[in-house]
Amino acid sequence: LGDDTVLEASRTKTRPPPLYKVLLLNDDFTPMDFVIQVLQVFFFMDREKATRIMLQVHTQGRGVCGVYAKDVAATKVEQVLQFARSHQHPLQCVMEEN
Ligand code: NFA
Repeated sequence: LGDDTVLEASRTKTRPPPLYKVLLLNDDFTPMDFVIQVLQVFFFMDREKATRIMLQVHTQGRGVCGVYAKDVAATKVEQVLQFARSHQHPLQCVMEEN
């Protein structure tokens, strides 16, 4: 009786939705100042944090800008890619399930 309740709960309960990392990828052409601007505008970082993350991407090849629900992460990626394209920079931005 009490066991049924436990089984029902385990069958019925859903997992929390996964979170997604949004990452910037390094390239040889996008200006450092443009990447800092992206991190400030789209990820609400102050200039110091934006500079730190930009340098991490520059030296390690990639860096995490933030962690979001799926739809928010997808919107961030699209916004960054459109902004980069509109300035003719090849900056790449991707999302990755956590
Ligand atoms: N590697 C780029 C440069 O030397 C700077 C950069 C950093 C690009 C982070 C993309 C991401 N101008």
